[in-house]
Amino acid sequence: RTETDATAADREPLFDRIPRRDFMKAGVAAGAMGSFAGCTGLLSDDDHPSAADVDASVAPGEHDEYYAFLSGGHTGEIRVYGIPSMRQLMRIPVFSTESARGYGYDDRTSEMLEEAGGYTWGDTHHPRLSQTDNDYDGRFAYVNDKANGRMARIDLKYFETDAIVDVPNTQGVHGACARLPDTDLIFGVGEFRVPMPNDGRDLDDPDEYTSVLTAIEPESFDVAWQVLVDGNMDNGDGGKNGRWFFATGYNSENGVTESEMSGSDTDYVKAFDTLAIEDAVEAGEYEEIGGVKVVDGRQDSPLNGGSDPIVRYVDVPKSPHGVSVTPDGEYAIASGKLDPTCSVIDIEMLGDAADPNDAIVGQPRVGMGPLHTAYDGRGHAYTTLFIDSQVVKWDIEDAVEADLGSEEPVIEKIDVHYNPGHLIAAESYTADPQGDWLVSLNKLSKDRFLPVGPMHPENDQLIYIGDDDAGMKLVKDTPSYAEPHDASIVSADKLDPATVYDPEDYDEEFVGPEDSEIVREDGRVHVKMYSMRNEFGYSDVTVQEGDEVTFTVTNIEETDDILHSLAIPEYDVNIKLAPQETREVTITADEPGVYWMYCAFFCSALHLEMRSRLLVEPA
Ligand code: CUK
Ligand code: CUA
Repeated sequence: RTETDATAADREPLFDRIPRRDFMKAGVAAGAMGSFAGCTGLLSDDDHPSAADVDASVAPGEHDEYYAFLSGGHTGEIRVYGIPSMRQLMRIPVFSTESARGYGYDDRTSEMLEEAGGYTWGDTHHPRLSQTDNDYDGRFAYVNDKANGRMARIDLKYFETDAIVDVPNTQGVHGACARLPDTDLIFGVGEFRVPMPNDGRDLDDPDEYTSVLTAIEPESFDVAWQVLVDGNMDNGDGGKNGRWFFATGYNSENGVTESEMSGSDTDYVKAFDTLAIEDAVEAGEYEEIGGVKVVDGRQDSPLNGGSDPIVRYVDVPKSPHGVSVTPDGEYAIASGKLDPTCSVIDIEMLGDAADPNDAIVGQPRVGMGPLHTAYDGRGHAYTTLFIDSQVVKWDIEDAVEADLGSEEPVIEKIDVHYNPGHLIAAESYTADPQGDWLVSLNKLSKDRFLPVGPMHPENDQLIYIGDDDAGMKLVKDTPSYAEPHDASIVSADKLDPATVYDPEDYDEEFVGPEDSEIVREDGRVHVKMYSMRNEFGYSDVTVQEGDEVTFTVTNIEETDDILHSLAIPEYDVNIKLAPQETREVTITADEPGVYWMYCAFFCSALHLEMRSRLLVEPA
């Protein structure tokens, strides 16, 4: 038997053991992926289909219809899933180092992390994608770091983090979103209130603590300006027409303990008039703090005194959490968290009304612990109910017509397992949601999976929402590692990732076979070498104890999916080299001896032999 035969034969029985048919018990034919064709026709009104009727399978070798970008919470990464298969396709390290991708191990990425504060981890919550004309343009993703007050940009050509900004004057950047329709600013929402500047002053004087909204230039990724506000902030979302940005805030009480923070019956949605803010910056009405132009958006600020306040404070019950703008741009909907309602804010009225509270045009009673709301593009809102462990579907226009506090707009509820945080529908953050798939990102999985010790996986559940008559259908459980918060789902055809690198796109010098050289100068050694199946450009490299050694290594392969790495034992090095990629890494050769430099990606049948020796001569 050839090796290939053996592999296939070995796999067959395993394949049979996988309970793949569980989702297809009713025998629905594979059909078009993600379609629900035929099901409605088969059903009477009171005979709703079970999960088994919705085909979310993606056959071996077939591609998913959507990419989902999920935050990884305190792993500091982004994860890429296929929808509807829920297969995890890739992980993109952002704020934490990651050895498989050599992220934080080569000079470029380790310097980027160092310049962004030098922290070893982050807490990603809100991955949002760049848009043009309120539609995904496939260029970038942006994500916050709640832990260290940073924002990052991920280049979707290479699915790699390419910029991080350590935002001054803030601690805990939570909500994140671009200014729409064309992503001409990126917003980071400051959550934790701290003295400003946080240099030891006002330590125990919480009334002096503040938080800021930060606007970041998308290209340079520098901070453009900040707005100081009363109270803290939480989540955020942008209006569709380039003017408004909305942030929820709990703790209007300015408390520092849980009971202090949740005392008041209302807190705020802060509606930032970003055009008015830019005018204020332009007019010099800012104070420079920590190198940033900071505009005062607090309620008693002169900039909020006139008829055209830069920040409108809308009273919303109670410790609201998520806020998201409807696809048509008409409403911002805030979820009450400690109140069983969502508040529907009419965005146009907000600009005109003398009292911002007059812009609250609906307040449906949706259930206990509403956290986040997503849209299907057919006029429905889907809100997670953390306490009830449900997703509730409700009608937005009905909510505007009904009395405040009415349950009438509620269409249906579905149990999820358990305690959902965010939920996200396909392209829900654009002007044109696809309305077929919804993912509920549940914080607890409890009994849903094989036990794996005291730390449980989370449970990301796929729900079909494409048939309003049949109702929401739970289709899949997906265990996930701690801890996704938000996600963005984008049609696969809107992304066009590269499969090999373009050397024009990075600064490191491409090293082909002719360019191999070892340059020695004053205790510095520069090793320029290529890598390919199954060798490095040098089979050994000799340096002196104490030398500072920089390796510039190019993977000269042009074939998709043939990666190499340069791993150096005991020197804590592993750099990833995708086809046509060059990376540099610098070490100090402070331990004499023989070190087998090797390739960590299984690249060919002679992968194990793809090695080179680093010989460090004693001084
Ligand atoms: S937050 Cu985590 S569940 Cu950071 Cu958007 Cu609501
Ligand atoms: Cu190159 Cu393994």
